Amino acid sequence: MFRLAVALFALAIPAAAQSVQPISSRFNADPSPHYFQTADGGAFYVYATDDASNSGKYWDSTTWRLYTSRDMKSWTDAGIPLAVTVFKWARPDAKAWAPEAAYRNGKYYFYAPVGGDKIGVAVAEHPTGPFADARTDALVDKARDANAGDEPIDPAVFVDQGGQAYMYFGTRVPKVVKLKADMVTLDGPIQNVKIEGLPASDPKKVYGEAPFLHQHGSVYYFSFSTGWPGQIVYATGDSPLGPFTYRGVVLDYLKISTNHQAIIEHQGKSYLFYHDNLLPGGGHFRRSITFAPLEYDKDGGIRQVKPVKAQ
Ligand code: FUB
Repeated sequence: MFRLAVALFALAIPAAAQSVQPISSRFNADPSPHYFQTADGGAFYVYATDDASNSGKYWDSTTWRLYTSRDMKSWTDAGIPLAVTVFKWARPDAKAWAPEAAYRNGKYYFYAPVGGDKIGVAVAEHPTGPFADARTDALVDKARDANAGDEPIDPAVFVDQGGQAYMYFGTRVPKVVKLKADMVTLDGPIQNVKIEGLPASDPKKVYGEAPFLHQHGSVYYFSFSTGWPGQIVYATGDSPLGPFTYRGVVLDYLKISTNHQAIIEHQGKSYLFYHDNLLPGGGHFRRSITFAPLEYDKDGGIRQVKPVKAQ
């Protein structure tokens, strides 16, 4: 009985409001945050969709943007690490959507959704680039690859403790595929990610886009946006390939048509990166990246983040 009372009390505690502000005065979205150690020292690198260079009527930018910070307080706009035109197989006006980056074997890899139907991969010696095409064709191509889905976008890469790399992507049906150790070759078939236990009482609680996998302790957390607009929710499992069981909401709907999250841990603390409408003149195609601390309950559940815009 006491246990039940404690559990109910824990459920009833509202999460403390967390004050957030944009990392830049430039519009940006779809954060892919990382802490990379280079010869220059350790720093945070956030790769982003560059909303400031789109038309303002759609997500039609053709370049990605990079922001860096030593302390997560002061952020530097590091410019354009990659443009669609680097991929000679892509139309030069193809859309540059939610990016991802990864480090392995002394190199930095940039996973770049191009035009809504392909994912390219580029490689660099330093996280700021310059990134060059790591292949001569797309890593994932809807027209070429079985089970690539209707819209192979939003790549997210996870490397497990055994060194196996996985790439998640896709809208409406989440996909996962293993990557070879070279990080630029698919290793086996593209599979659907199974999410079990989504509450039938809420028809909006479905997979939309923005898949992301992270590990906390021995548990694998699969988070995603439920759609347009999207809540950020999560499910857990005991394998990076799933299946995953729905657990709850990480971030509620915001007043914006999309959302896209990433979760990182650094020096024992966890952070949720996402985007919102935080800057004057902002909106659905003029978004702003921000982040907030993320905490876990004793049972491994993620406490819902409740951000409040800093004044
Ligand atoms: O930025 C364009 C698209 O909006 C991304 O690919 C999605 O994740 C959504 O945030």
